[in-house]
Amino acid sequence: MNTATLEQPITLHRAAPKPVANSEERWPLAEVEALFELPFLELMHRAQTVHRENFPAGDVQLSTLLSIKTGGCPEDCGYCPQSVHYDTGTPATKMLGVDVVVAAAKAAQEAGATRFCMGAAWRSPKDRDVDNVAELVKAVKALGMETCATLGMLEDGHATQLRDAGLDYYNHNLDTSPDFYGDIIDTRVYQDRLDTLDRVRGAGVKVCSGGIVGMGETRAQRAGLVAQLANLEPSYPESVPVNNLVRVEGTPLADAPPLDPLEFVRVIAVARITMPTTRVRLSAGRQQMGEAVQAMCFLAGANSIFYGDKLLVTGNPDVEADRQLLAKLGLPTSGMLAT
Ligand code: SAM
Ligand code: DTB
Ligand code: SF4
Repeated sequence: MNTATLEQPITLHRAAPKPVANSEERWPLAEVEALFELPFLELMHRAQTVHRENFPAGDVQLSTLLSIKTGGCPEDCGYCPQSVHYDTGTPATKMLGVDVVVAAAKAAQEAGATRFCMGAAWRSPKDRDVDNVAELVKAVKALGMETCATLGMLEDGHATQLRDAGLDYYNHNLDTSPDFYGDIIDTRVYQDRLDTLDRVRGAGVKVCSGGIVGMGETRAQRAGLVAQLANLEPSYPESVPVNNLVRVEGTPLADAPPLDPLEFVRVIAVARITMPTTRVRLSAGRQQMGEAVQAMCFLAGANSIFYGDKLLVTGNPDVEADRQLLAKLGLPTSGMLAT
């Protein structure tokens, strides 16, 4: 037990995202590491306290994913079934048309999702790709859903074009800590990701950025990821997906040792404490997680899930199972709450 940490309690509640001067960090790495070292129940109590100060009890937001362009990606992200560098049996497809995407979005909306996230296996979209995605965004937005896209690195002008089409969120994950990043990806650098997030923010599109744990990183590196997100300028992301690695046959991380489930719960809790008003999304890996661990994640401050039978190419708990889980836990979804 880290008694030194207990004797000097860390400030519990931080106000909503606020700009900080360049030299000032909202959450120095040492403070984030100290949160990870807290006794489990103390950490859970702090996280739940911060959560209840910032959100209605039990509110869970539902996002549905659709892969609008699958496979054949030139990047070498070591976790990803869609990289052309690994033989994972994921065929490369062309981009889906508007009708197919709108039908999927309508079905998601009818099932209770409020946000529709379109993912493409690109390093970065070409101008023509952005034109096509803008059409999809417009059509999904017209249904009355929140829109999100994850298309890789964006160039100047892409984010504004997507914003003008009605894009609410752009997902681009930092994925891991800067010092572990090079062990996972060779084809682009951390700063590329930060630059894309700057362009997204600069265009006035809300930032969705998180990462993956369970890739063989150390606890200090998990803290490093959370610290990067929590200290983003001018503010932390509005939405933070926390993925537990889905180990895919054929990828370099297929045999990564599974993360202790309680350590995964700690990541959620630390994300909640350091980013009080963000949507912390319990993301990939739920199918392998079991109900009890998911319930602990909600208690630790997760208040969003990917909802739908599939993530991008791998499985997710089916809609009926999630409905039963949410009902069992008495968790209302955002769609059920008057906001
Ligand atoms: N190509 C775009 C990019 O990399 O930004 C968008 C799609 S990419 C699949 C979106 C995110 O999915 C990645 O950043 C990563 O965090 C997550 N992801 C991919 N494969 C995963 C896996 N096997 N387990 C957990 N998360 C994964
Ligand atoms: C995110 O952080 N996780 C989602 C979404 N953003 C795009 C993707 C998870 C992908 C899991 C592996 C797959 O199905 O490709
Ligand atoms: Fe490509 Fe994205 Fe997969 Fe990396 S995570 S290989 S960029 S699809």
